[in-house]
Amino acid sequence: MNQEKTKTALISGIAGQDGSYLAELLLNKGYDVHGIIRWDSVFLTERIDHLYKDPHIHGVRLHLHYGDMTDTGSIERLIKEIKPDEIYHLAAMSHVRVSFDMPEYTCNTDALGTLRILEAIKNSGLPIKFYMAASSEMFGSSPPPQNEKTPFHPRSPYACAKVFSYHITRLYREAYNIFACNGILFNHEGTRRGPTFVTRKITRGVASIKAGLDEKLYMGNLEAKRDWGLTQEYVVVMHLMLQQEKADDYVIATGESHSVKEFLEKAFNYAGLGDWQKYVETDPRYFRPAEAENLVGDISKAKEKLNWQPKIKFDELIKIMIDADFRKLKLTPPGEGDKILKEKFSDKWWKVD
Ligand code: F7E
Repeated sequence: MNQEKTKTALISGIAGQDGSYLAELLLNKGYDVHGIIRWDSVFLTERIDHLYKDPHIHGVRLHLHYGDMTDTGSIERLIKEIKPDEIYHLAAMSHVRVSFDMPEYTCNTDALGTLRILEAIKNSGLPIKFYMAASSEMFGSSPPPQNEKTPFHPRSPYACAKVFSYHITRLYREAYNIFACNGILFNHEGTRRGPTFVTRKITRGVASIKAGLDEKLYMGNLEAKRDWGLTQEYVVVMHLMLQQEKADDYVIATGESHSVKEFLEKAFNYAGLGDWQKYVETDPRYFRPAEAENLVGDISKAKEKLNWQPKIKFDELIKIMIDADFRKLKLTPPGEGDKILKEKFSDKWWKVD
């Protein structure tokens, strides 16, 4: 019998929103999955706890390792020991507003971290495929819609670091023939999204107000427009990029752009709270020194070459997220979001939170 070799993947940032879903997807596909986690005195692994098994049990396929994108030695050692077939580089200080407060740390982690991994791949001499989590933030103030040919005009230290990572990935592909891809993902959200990113901040806030635990929600720039999709659909395409014949870069998005204000309006309405303006106030601390005002992706290339397009758009995403945050506070959710998940993803491979 011609049995295919089990593939091994290494995920940096496995404990993050994207890393946790990607780990679930790859385990489901039969991969051995190794993940790099940052040390802290408390466990930061809440999103992957349901996947974790005692390493002493025979046949365990998820393995966690301490490491850090600022620590070259740990990166080199892990790649040498694990010899992965594929590396998904998702680790980053990913909060755009925070990157203005910690620009040097952000660039060390998000820009040089990528270089450290690529050097380790090159020096290993192994045919490792590499996925780099680039970002729509790289487009910054370039007019929408943005695609693979749109010039970058980054508007934050985070975005500048991602532009470096994008180019160094492309360079290692061209110079050293490494199978290296940039996934230029637009905002992707869901029930595991960190609570300080705008969508989750709103859906948690709405649930909290509904439960009578809070009265107000303090926000920043309500005019900014983003292209918001569902994370589970986006990690599928990360894997897909590495299964192509040729390494390439792709914009991944929904093709719809909506303002933060529209998100607030829909979220408060769906939760049955009525006019959002009764509950929302602005606070200067959430504004950024420079902003990417309008990001919306043109996914023609991904549609054509990867045969990929998302099923979930703006309205559905809000319903899915609100239903989950209602459940977390023991409120009965309106239920449309749960229905959408059931209908559109009968082959669900992830745990519903
Ligand atoms: O902000 C505005 C804010 O922090 C979205 C990261 O995953 O996606 C994310 O970056 C918009 C911005 O995400 C608040 O000014 C208003 O215009 O949810 P966000 P982001 O900056 O777009 C990209 C693709 C990444 O790569 C990043 O890693 O919402 N906004 N009021 C606010 N944003 C926050 N966080 N909090 C507010 O109160």
